[in-house]
Amino acid sequence: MTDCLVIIPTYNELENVEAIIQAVRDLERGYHILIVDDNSPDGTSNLVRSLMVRYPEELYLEVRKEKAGLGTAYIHGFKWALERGYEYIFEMDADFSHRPTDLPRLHRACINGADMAIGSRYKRGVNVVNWPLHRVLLSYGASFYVKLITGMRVHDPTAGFVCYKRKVLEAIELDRVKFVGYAFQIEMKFRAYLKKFRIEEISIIFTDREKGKSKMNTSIVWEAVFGVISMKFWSIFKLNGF
Ligand SMILES: Nc1nc2c(ncn2[C@@H]2O[C@H](COP(=O)(O)OP(=O)(O)OP(=O)(O)O)[C@@H](O)[C@H]2O)c(=O)[nH]1
Ligand SMILES: [Mg+2]
Repeated sequence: MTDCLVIIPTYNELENVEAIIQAVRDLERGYHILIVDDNSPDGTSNLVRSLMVRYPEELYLEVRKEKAGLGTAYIHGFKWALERGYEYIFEMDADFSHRPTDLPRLHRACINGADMAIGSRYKRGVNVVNWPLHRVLLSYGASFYVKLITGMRVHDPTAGFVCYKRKVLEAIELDRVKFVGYAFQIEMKFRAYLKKFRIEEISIIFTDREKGKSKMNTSIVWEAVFGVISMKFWSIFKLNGF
C-alpha cells in the first residue's frame, strides 16, 4: 500500500501517457497514479485501460464526458483521492515538462514539514528548457503580477507540479474553486496561503513538451489576468470561500 497518489490530467496525450505512467512506476517508492482523461479523441483512455491490466492495484482512470479544463479535472481527482484516504496528493502534467524523478523531492518536503510543496521554475533564476522566449516572459511576468496583486510570496504561482498534504485539500472548499487554467494553479496556492498553510518551493528544471500538442490558449491567459484581481477582491470581502 502507499499513501501517495499522483494525479495526471490528460487530453490527447496518447504519445506521452504510457511513458509517463512507466516513469512513475519505475520510482523506488510506490506511487499510485490517477489519470483524469476528458474523453480524448486520440484514445488516450483506451491505452490507459490496457495498462491497468499491468498495474491493477496502482493505476486508476477516471474519464469525463468532454474537455472541461485542467482545473475541474484536478478537482475531480482531489475528491477521488480524499475519498480513498491518500495522505500525499500530487499534481503533474503528462507531457514530461515535470520530471517524475522530482516527485520524491516534493514528497520529502511535505514529510519534513511543508503542507504544500511546489516544483518551482523560478526559485533560483529561471530553470526553463526549450520554451520560446514569449512563453518564459509570460510565465515569469505572471509571477510578478501575482505577487504584486496578492502579496503572496511564491516565485512560481502558476506551477502545476505540486504535492499537497490531504489536510490542505480538506480545508479548501473544492466546490467553490472558480478557475480552470493557470488561474486555477494560482487560486489553489492563494487559498492555501490565506489558510496559513506552510508552502515550500523546491527548485526544478521544467522542459517544454517534445510530444503532443499544447492546450495553452489566450483565454487561459485572460482568465489569469482578470482572475487574480477577482481573487484579491474576494479575499478582501471574504467571498466565495476565500
Ligand atoms: N483532463 C484534462 N486535461 C487537460 C486539459 N487541458 C490540459 N490538460 C492536461 O494538463 C496537462 C498540462 O497541459 P499542457 O497542454 O501541457 O499545458 P501547458 O504545459 O501550459 O502547455 P504546453 O507545455 O505548451 O503543452 C497535460 O497533461 C494536458 O494533457 C483538459 O481540459 N482536461
Ligand atoms: Mg505542458
